[in-house]
Amino acid sequence: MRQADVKRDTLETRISVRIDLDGTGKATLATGVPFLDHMLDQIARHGAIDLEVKAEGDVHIDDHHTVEDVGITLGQAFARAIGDKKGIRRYGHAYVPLDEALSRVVVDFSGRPGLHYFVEYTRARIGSFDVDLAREFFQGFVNHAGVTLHIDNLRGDNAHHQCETIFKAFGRALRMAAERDDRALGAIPSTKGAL
Ligand SMILES: [Mn+2]
Repeated sequence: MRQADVKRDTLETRISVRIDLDGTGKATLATGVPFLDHMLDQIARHGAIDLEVKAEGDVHIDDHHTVEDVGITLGQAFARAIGDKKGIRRYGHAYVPLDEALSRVVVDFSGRPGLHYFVEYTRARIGSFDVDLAREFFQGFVNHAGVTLHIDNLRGDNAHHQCETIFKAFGRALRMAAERDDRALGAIPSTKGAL
């Protein structure tokens, strides 16, 4: 069962994440940051991942701690659920458009945290959501999931579209990389024999 249940409490946030990598895209989300819920919903739906995320954060200050810490906790849950990575594809990629916007996301379950993030938003905010926080989310995820992640927004005029294509492509790429490869016969997909 590729599932995990992680709770993370700090003085700034209390977060719980439940994940099932072999789900159907069901999501129950209550982070206190509505735009983040909308983006997590994209990961679940397009990743075919069942996801429950609850967060109580210090959003009276701003959304920063909550968004970053949800990324961290999701990364921890992902690392636990994926386990020893035997028999998975390891690499995943996706291009996703939304009208004028187009993004590419490439992931490697390498065991080495690395984020390469190239997104120039056309606006500083999406509603009340600070677009800088998308990067904080992915940095938190990468650090704790132990993945290499390349994110490129190739074009886009609308910041909501730019951000949404990133999260959708991220979900699709995760799905591909986490999928079982029938021809791998349960082997770890590395000539080193470990990831
Ligand atoms: Mn949207």
